[in-house]
Amino acid sequence: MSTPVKVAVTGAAGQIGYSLLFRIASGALLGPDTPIELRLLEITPALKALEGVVMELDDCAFPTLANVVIGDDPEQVFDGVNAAMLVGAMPRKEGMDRADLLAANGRIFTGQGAALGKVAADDVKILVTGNPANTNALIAKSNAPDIPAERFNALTRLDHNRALSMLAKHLEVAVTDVEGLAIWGNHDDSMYPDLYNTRVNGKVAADLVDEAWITDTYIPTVATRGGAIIKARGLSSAASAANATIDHMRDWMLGTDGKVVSMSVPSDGSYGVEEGLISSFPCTVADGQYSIVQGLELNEFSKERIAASVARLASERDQVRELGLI
Ligand code: NAX
Repeated sequence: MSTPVKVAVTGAAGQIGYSLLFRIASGALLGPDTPIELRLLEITPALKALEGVVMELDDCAFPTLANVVIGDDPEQVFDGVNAAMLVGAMPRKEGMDRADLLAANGRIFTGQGAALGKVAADDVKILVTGNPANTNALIAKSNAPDIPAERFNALTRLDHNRALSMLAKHLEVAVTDVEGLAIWGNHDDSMYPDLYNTRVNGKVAADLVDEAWITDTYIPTVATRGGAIIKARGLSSAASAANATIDHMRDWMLGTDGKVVSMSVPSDGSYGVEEGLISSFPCTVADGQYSIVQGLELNEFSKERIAASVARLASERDQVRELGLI
């Protein structure tokens, strides 16, 4: 077998980690012929629990899992990593407002960004899942000036998968009948799934549904799906978030074969999204490089929704700038 690809996961003892690690180790990320070395970062009090997870990884005897390294020091854990999934973040606690959350998480992502800049492999790709994902990715990027900006992405693939599945169910078609669907903007309740550039068996999706269904049911249901899962399960989405994290990183590393997916990437100014903000766009990937799909026509409704979501990103960016995190 070839040299193992080093994949870092932070927050590895958390609930997303518990779904994510086993799938990566079993080959769901890079296939059955690519050996993986997992490099797992946790805070010191969670290392004991992480040791238990590693025992379980051992007990799976995955043929593709070449090695596991764990630790609480980002510089040691990120040494030579080719892919980094930054999942660990501080959850919002009672009495914390958004600014407190941005500040608490900001400290995590300044440190991890700087550590990646020092020790990661030259080809490293970094995907932030921990919330607020887009702004955490912006903080990490700003603290790693030697890593090219386009190597920092944030996760909106879970919103994408939710939007895809919900549309397919509503129209009673297979998810594979849907093409071109994408989420725009921030990973929060302002995210916008554009059905006007989505095709279902060749037809424009927005023409197949009521306009009122799009605004009053579809968009709000996709946007509040995370809350609905917490209400039903008593815990936030974990397996679906792990699955989306793998979908994004796999597509980024192996390509999408022309298929459009949603990726939060640093804006190059496309579609009027302020340059540098990490915003969700329709993207394709070839040869390990993503491209924002160009030339889409956006109607007034889409433009307004995208602008509103991008305004949230700009406001978060301004807050972390004020806090001196970027
Ligand atoms: P958990 O609280 O179960 O796990 C988080 C883990 O991160 C904990 O084990 C904690 O010890 C660890 N951690 C905290 N600070 C760390 C640091 N500085 N370095 C390394 N590890 C650290 O949360 P979980 O349910 O796994 O969710 C993780 C993150 O994903 C949260 O921020 C959550 O909000 C976010 N999500 C993002 C989604 C997305 O689509 N972008 C959807 C799912 C999820 O809500």
